Amino acid sequence: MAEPITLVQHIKNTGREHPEAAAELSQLAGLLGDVAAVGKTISREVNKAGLVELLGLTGEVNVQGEEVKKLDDYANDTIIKALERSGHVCVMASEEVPDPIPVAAGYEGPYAISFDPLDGSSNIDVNVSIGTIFSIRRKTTAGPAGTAEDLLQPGRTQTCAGYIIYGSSTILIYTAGFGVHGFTLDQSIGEFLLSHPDIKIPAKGKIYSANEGNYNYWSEGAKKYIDYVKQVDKATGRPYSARYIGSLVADFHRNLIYGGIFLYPMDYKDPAKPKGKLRLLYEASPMAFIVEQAGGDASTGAEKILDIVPTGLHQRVPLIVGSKEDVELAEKFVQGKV
Ligand code: P6P
Repeated sequence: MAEPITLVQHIKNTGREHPEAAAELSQLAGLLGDVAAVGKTISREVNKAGLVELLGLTGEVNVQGEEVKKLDDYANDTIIKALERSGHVCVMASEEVPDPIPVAAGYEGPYAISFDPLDGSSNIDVNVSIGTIFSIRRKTTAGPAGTAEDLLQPGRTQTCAGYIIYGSSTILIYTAGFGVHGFTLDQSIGEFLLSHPDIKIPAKGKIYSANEGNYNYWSEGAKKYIDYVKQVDKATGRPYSARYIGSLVADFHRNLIYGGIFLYPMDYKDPAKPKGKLRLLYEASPMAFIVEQAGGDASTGAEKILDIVPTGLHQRVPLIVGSKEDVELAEKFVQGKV
């Protein structure tokens, strides 16, 4: 049986295979090690959430005398506390915090990190898989302190992106631009061990993921695409199977492994103010980096996710992501070319 490879070992091995990136990867290993440690902590809390929730019913304090926090607040606090004095980051953006989060003077590091501490947390009460999503880029502004400018960079400038999915097992997926790799948490030793080396998403899938309850708010093109995948045509593998969990990390991860397409199209409920739901900086952009590294594609329907220049920390975009052939066809439908 092959020797188990930890996350940090894997990153350092990548540095040996790509000497030109060795210094960057060695610095990144420090930050990713801290992210993995946070993932272990959140995994432990997520796994006992129901119990805590039950105990928490006695009021604000649970049986251990700890304050009962909502899980996503807990995850957010845990990540910020772990990174603010790590010496790896100069500024942070969190789905839970309106403004950029500075780090203490003297503790600044070379990276700007954006994260969704617990994506899909509304599902925790029904025991559906949820996850932490992160996006890391190198600081580009002068001086030690990070700024919003260090965060508001196009997705193509990401140094690293990944997610931790808290499901039947806890799996960390990351890319640093040298492929996509997955690590499963071995609870018995508290280590993430390489379990999914060099993940490649199938060029074409047989699964589509969309909340069809919103069908009537979509553009004609988006509707036509969903109608298309449901038609019977054996030559093109249709109808596709519908799978929708309602937790981006879980829907994305399934499609990454099996192939398929996830769509959260533009919502025209108010035709004067069409809007996306998913956030660019810490949902769409990291998933786009991962899927492109795995051979897939990610688009708003009009443009590639990784090309968008962000205008705000919590900017929302439509997201069509997954197997390359499926995403490219969906783009044609949305653009009215089919
Ligand atoms: P809807 C969870 O709230 C989330 O941000 C993503 O994880 C998920 O893909 C999406 O929203 C689900 O949205 O409108 O289908 O419930």
